[in-house]
Amino acid sequence: MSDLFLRACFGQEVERTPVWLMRQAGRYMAEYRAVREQYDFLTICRTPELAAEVTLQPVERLGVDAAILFSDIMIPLPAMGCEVAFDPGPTLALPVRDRAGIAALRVPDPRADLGFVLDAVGQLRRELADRVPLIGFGGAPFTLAAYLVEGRGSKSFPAVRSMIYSDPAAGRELLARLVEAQRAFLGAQIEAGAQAIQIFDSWGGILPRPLFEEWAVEPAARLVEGVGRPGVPVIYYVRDCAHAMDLVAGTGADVISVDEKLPLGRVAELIGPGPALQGNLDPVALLGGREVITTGAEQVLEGVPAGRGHVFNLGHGVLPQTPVEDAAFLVDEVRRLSTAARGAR
Ligand code: 1CP
Repeated sequence: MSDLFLRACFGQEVERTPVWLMRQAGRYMAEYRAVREQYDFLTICRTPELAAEVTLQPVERLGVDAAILFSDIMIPLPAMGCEVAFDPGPTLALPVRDRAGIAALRVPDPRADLGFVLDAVGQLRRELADRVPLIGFGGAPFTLAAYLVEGRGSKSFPAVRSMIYSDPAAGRELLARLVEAQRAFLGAQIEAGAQAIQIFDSWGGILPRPLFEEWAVEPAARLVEGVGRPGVPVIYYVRDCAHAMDLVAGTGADVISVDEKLPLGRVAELIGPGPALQGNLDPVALLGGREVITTGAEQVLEGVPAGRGHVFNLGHGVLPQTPVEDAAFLVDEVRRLSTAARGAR
């Protein structure tokens, strides 16, 4: 089987750099839009056949080295007692604002409450037949808390940040529940067949450095510890985290996935030896045409220190206006450039 991606996650020798793209399934693809015309987003996520179909679209169209389950970090929240609507971003009917709301949160039983996710994973493993590994995923405790308390997307999530100051004990209880719920859910994804797990901490970087360590890294470390299985890499994704990059290795993740703000050479210096790196082409570069894409891919690849595990990706998700043929061109370019670089060594 093609285990290039898994080997790179563990920093092992690879013949070229594996590549996949965050949000590689989505509205920039005509195949996805065709399914979306018939079904709403939640129906796709909750129907294993549809989730599997959409997951495979970028594997066929782009030739990426890993598949990522089509789902959303908000999918377990209704099973915890919080209904979520997508418009297209998530909105919660009843945000969790106080101790009573936190106490009412259930820790789901993954098989009973989220079986559709596990069934999609099982179906995908059969359909992929070891062509490429399948990545399962979930939200990091802090990022899920940010949405739960705010009730919707935000640039700075003031509600959860004020809870940290005004009632830290409540905040700790909320994070403890999320760690417990996500340990069970991500562990069940692995048991169902997920070969790697990505934990999205998209919003941890809004915290000042000391708070980031306590409220993002520390709960994520407890999650990583509970999810870790031999041979199944855990990837921790952070954004806007230059002020605290040296702390992210404290999660114990096998791979740190970073946004486009810092070159990977600088990221490696800040993190120190250890985890492999994933990233970090600016998603907007995919709108700049082929020369921009080639130059951008070269810069990312050349910035990785020799011998460091690297998985090529974007710094954040594929934008909806991305030309699909240029996303496919990027995947081909990473393959060509990284094969040539290894030959030259
Ligand atoms: O109408 C539609 O088609 C829904 C749009 C959409 C899609 C395609 C949403 C709503 N989520 C998704 C899929 C999704 N979300 C994947 C699919 C797998 C892939 O191909 O990569 C993944 C991994 C996610 C993860 C996710 N959801 C994150 C973490 C990564 C990131 O983008 O920072 C976050 C923060 C979310 C929340 C969310 N769900 C949807 C949107 C538009 C958002 C973010 C915007 C907001 O905060 O309002």
